[in-house]
Amino acid sequence: MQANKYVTDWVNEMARLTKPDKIVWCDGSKEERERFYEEGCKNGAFVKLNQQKWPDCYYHRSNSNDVARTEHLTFICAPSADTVGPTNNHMNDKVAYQKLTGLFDGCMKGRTMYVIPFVMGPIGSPLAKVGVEITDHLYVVQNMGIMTRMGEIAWKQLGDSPEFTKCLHSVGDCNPDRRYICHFPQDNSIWSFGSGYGGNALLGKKCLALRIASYLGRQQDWMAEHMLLMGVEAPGGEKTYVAAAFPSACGKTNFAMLVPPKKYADAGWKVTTLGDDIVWMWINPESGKLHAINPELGYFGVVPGTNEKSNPNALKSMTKDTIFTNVGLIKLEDGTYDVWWEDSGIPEPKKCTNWEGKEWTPEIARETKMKAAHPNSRFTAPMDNNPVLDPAAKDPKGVPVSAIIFGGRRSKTIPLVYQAFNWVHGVYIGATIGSETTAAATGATGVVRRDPMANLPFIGYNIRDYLVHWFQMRKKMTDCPRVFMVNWFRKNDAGKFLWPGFGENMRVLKWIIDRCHGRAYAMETPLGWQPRPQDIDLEGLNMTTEDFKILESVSPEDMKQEIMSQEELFLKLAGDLPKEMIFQRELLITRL
Ligand code: GTP
Ligand code: SPV
Ligand code: MN
Repeated sequence: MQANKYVTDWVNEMARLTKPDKIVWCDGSKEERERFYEEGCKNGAFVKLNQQKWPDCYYHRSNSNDVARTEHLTFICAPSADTVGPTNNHMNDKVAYQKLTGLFDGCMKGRTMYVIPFVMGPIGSPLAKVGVEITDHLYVVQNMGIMTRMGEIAWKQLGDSPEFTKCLHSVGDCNPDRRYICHFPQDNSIWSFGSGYGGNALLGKKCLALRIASYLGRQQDWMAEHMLLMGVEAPGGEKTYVAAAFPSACGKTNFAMLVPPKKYADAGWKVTTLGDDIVWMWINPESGKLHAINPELGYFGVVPGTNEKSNPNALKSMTKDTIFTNVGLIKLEDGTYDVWWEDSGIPEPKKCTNWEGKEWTPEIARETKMKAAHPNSRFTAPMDNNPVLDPAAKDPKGVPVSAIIFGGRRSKTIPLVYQAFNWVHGVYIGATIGSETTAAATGATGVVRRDPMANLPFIGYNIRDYLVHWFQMRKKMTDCPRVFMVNWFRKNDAGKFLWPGFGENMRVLKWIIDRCHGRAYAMETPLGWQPRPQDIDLEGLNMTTEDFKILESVSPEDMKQEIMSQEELFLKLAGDLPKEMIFQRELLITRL
């Protein structure tokens, strides 16, 4: 199969603009992949890791100014600011094309242009989308090969249609002053210049599968969300699918790969992964229920903190065919390379090269707090490596979603878990998620910001219309998922986490599953339905009934503060706020 005329015309036009020395059309084969790694090891893009220990694994260190998404340099480009809304950076589309044409002009001189055909979504799914990414960065090619269905399969899927997302990327000179991540939803196109970082450069991911897809989804009655997707099998075989939206670096990959504590595993509980970052959901016309697919084929996960205890399935996923970005690099005695990161559970090396390319030793680390791995260092691994991959992970029919869980990273105020009264209340809860910012985006960390549906940085159109879309989806379903809120991150006054988290989240998940099937008790409170200590199994945890009450406690004073801090979002939407938002807030205030 080959590219159709629409593709070749566009590629030729982009080649005239960027003026590469050479154009390589990627076919997605294994031979090609190996050849690219060989090239990348020669030109410095990759370091081959010790192949006994890390078969087919490679290391990449990015420019140290380019280690996270740059939301302030990310734009939705359209004629009017209103289509883009108050939470996105707007650039007039004509102005954006003009500005970026200047940057792309001749930027690939002396470089190779790679043309990457790819599909987001399982082949055969009516939602599957074809994209073509042009890039001058081998690192992007190899990541796209893991994260997407890349290669000739995309030409087959596209046939002679003109409908593909045009993704133009150049790492340029990686200067933050000349870095722009621009989306043109009306043109189905993305232009990204000056960054090689995942969410900025792997354009199938956040740019296509969330920003462009959310824009299309609103027009076509489906949803593109920043969510994980998991299967939960109860003893006896009952299967329930759960989608969960947590902001960046707030636990999606960990939750999606959850290992039930021994007692649960022995009883027959099984958790399987469908996706860890993005879901597309639509209403199945036969069942009237919300169905979901994961459009990706791999994981681009946070490395630090991944260890045998916290996330053994992620560790197993990265044992082969994996790219490690910005972790510590160790040169072994035989001249081969190994990797290390903080909280890996592996003893620290005597010496390594850190994410900035500087010498790191345990002594230096203790004196200067220097990290071997950047807090947002990442692994890229094929989802086929995951030992608990759900059998339906690639099923174009998708899976029915019984529960939607929202979550945030909150050291105070928000209890461990509660259930919304109904869909509309659940949408209000999701729309007002607050979460402490993390290293996944550049800027200050630990600051509470409103992150509606954990999707704030990824909504490709006006948030007003996005919230209306969420409310209206209810009317189109005959049966809708139950909606929950969780917070694994509540701390005591000494700054210690009150909840053990990770695998122990199974206890909360079981309550959620049981609620979905009408089996678990809950108490009506001002926030929603909350479990009493006896409703959640605490056996085997170092936790008393009193401790649990603290975890679930809601202080009316703190909640009033919380409602005040939602004002930031409400004011941004002033005059445009869906009335459900206002009514739900009023109801909450009266309940407090
Ligand atoms: P993105 O890939 O950025 O979208 O992140 P993510 O939502 O997949 O987050 P991930 O699972 O990678 O977790 C991010 C960080 O949160 C890691 O440092 C984890 O160790 C930590 N984390 C995840 N789950 C828990 C938990 O249940 N409790 C605590 N205390 N920390 C957690
Ligand atoms: C996130 O920041 O939410 C990520 C990493 O999942 S990236 O895809 O780079 O945006
Ligand atoms: Mn993410």
